[in-house]
Amino acid sequence: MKEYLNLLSYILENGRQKEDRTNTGIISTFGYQMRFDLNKGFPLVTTKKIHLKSVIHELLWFINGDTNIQYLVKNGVRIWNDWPYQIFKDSSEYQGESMKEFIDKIISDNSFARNYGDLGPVYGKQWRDFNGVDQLYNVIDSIKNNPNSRRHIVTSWNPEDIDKMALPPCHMIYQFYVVDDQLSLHLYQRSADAFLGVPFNIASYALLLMMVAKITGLKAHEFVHTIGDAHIYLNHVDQVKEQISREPFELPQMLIHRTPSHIEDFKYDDFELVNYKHHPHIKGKVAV
Ligand code: DHF
Ligand code: TMP
Repeated sequence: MKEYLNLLSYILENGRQKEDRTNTGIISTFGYQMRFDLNKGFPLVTTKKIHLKSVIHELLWFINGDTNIQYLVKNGVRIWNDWPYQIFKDSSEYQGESMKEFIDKIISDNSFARNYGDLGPVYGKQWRDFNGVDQLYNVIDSIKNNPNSRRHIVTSWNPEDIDKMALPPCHMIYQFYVVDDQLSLHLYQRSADAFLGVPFNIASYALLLMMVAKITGLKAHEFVHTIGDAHIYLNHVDQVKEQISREPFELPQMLIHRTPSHIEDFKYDDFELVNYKHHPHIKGKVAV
């Protein structure tokens, strides 16, 4: 995973300090590309521990067209909690509930979850129902039946819906590519939190590529990751320097034990990560 450490070093060396929406401040560069050959192992960052369980559940949640955090929190995934909580705090129903009380209510009260757990028409909605179009179904169909097509595209950037989303999509468009029996995926991410978000994004799209390869009977080859605004938040700089000083381990392998007929039939237990050697976790605050 030198690729990832190179991104962090590149931003520190070439970035410009800027203000940002969250008032945290960032060091930012524009335009960066990484490539990960999945034959060399599963690209999970090893220079800090990554909570892969969150990555897998989030991806299954996207694939199932879900946009409500109730599924995530029921499965112990906290990564999307801050945004609905912020919306709840700004509402008239808010009576000083803590984050924990808010999440307990999302889990136990379905009608509360419907009102306050939804992020709006974000990734899952757009992948499966972009103005009525099931883009994920269509792209899998076109990979199978017209592999040479240059139109294997899924986009989450639905301009009509942006205003209704808790956060406009960051990983916003991806394309598949087939040559011989090899399948590749290229992601465009408009905005990337290099310390917190990017390790998740790399693992998530590498896993999506492996899943679509299974379903279409192809071999997963390369994940290409292109970023627009690649940034490090100012309150992550110390953590990033610590991480850059660490020596990466060999990559783990991801095993997928079952090939269902449909992409939405994958289950959490179908995935097994083996040989994940990693350095200790490094904490960082997420900018909301
Ligand atoms: N906003 C910002 N400012 N940065 C993000 O990376 C981000 N990512 C989002 C939504 N909004 C965002 C969705 N993905 C974490 C990781 C990914 C993610 C959101 C949050 C995160 O906090 N990771 C911590 C804790 C991991 C855990 O609880 O499982 C980490 O140390 O990796
Ligand atoms: P923005 O909408 O103002 O660009 O803020 C979104 C922030 O979240 C930005 O720092 C990028 C980060 N982010 C990721 O890096 N990866 C993700 O998957 C998501 C959802 C957000």
